[in-house]
Amino acid sequence: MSMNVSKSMTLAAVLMFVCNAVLSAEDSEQSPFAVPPVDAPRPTEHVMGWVDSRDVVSLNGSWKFLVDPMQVGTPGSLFGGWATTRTPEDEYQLLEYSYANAADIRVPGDFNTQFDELLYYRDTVWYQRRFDIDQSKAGRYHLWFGGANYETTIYLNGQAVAHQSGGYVPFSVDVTDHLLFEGNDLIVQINNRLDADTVPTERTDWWPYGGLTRDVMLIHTPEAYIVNASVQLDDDLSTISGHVKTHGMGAGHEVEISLQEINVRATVKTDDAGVARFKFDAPVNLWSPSNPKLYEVRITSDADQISDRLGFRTIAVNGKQILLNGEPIRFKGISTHEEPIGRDGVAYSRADVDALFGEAKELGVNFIRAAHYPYSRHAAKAADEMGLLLWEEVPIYWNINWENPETLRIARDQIARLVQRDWNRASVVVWSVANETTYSEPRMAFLNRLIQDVRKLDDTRLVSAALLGDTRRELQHVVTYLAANGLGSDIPSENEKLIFQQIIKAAGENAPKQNSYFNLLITDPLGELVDLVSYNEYFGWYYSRFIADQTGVSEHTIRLLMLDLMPRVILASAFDKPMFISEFGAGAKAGKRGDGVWTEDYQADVYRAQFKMISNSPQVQGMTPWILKDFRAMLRSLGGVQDFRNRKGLIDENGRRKQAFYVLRDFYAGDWGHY
Ligand code: GCB
Repeated sequence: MSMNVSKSMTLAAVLMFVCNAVLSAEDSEQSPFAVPPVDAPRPTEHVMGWVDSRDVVSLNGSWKFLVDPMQVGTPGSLFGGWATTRTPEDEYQLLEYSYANAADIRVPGDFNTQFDELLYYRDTVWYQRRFDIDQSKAGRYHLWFGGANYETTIYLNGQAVAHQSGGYVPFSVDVTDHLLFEGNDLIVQINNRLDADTVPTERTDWWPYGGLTRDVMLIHTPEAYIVNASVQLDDDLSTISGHVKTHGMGAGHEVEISLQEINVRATVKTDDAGVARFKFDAPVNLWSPSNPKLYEVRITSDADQISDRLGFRTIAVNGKQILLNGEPIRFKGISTHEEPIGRDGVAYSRADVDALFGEAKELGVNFIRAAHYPYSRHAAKAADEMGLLLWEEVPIYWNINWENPETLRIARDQIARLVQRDWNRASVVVWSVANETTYSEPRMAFLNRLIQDVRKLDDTRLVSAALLGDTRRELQHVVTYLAANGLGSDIPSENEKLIFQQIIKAAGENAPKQNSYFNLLITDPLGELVDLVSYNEYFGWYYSRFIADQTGVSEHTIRLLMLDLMPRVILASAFDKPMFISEFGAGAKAGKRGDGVWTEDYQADVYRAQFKMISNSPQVQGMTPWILKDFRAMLRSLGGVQDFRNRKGLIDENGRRKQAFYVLRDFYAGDWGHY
């Protein structure tokens, strides 16, 4: 019997091979070596929320793992078929893969840092595990992934059940009709290669950690169930409103929302779309960084029940001010990446986030910029409990292909999933749609679309994007100020002063006076579309190098003059909105002291000069210096200093604090912070 099977398979393969070889002469797409695309449905568009209160089986733990740099395992490819777990029937059956003999890998977690040889790997891998289900339960089963990076196909018992492009955000698929009671064969194919059309593109200043980076669960629900619910505090600070999205309930179904602690409940009915809208009085104690009060909120229907611990607050802008619960607030923040302290790889657990955000709190911050992509769901939950305001972001970073409709689709999917996951987190006050994108009409249209999507899903939070200034124009102006100041200073050499004289002469009547103030105005038209005008600037770090290259004056001179000039720079925007410095920073190798770049001392000097600049700039209502911790980055290769890490952290990868950590802590403890 087994001989027959293997014979007929061999025959089929040979036939296929011959057939493809003939076709390939005319049509290269039919090459026997082509990797055919897999046809699988997209995950459900409505994100399943409140997952931690549901009936779940964790599929975290040890999985089997295969590396497939040539993508030969893809079903339909000549060598393919890794989408099912097979073992040879006898010694004659040729199978060129084996999950039984594969490596073990921990889920959640990236694969790059679990195997030394995969640190720089960017291609296909396969994960496999088996699981059983409880036979006694009727209802629906959903496979839920907290995030998988980047392109993911899920195979269950040999069927491709879902395909998701884009990492970092949750997705789920109803697999009830594909399940067996015992020995379900779950295989996940993931490719973390990025290109010009992906979100982000291939070039980022962070590690593109691949794999099943987040929790995986099997969620059981009743046949008719609650999908998600949004619960927000209204501007009057005493009314709660929102909606509950259900599946399979139809119209007229009763849903109850309750906050037992204050004895408040409301019963509403679903409409034709299975959505129940509510609005009720709720005398809540407001959530804020100094009072991170959370309430147990319960939503029940006759069939289903979900619950979560939620805080209630409002966030708004009024002219150039930011208002939390109607009161002015400054965002005293720090930027982070999603990497744990003292361990390599992605931060995936609540404990990782607690340690990272705990260290941020030591700085005296009330705000965190979770750059540059959605973190695990644990992050916003931790922030809720710790009293930290949060900026959440999608990886629309640098050079996105604005004109590709598929790129836009992925970006819209990312932000919609992020918003639907975290729209009940009091900590989350800013949705950021982009980082450092340069002006063009297609960029404006793309980001406008995202901003409209966000506002439609959640109009209770601020929208922002980290902008770039008009760097070329700004630097030209800065050069004239440096020249004017340089002429009156003993820092430059006589030759350098001659260069400065020429610069001043060329500027003519526009030449600034010595010691005058320099106004830097952000005019990017995207500022019109956002609530918070955020700006990344690198005074004291990159700009000096560019100016030195441009003028022929030594970088040493420019750096010293720049630190002198910064206290006389005023940052502002052309919009009547609050401004936020979403990045500034300088690189330093922990422990390196003395003069010059890469020292802790120079980094601390840049911070001090930045604080003078920011204190002079009344429109600036918050900041998140770049960055809490040194992080892995393929762009950063300098041996002995960077070693493939961006060194702008206030602590190094093991948690060692640099001088600038204390400089920032003191600043936040001072007048600016006590606004
Ligand atoms: C930036 C980017 C950030 C980089 C940082 C740097 O402007 O937004 O992703 O890591 O600069 O260190 O250059």
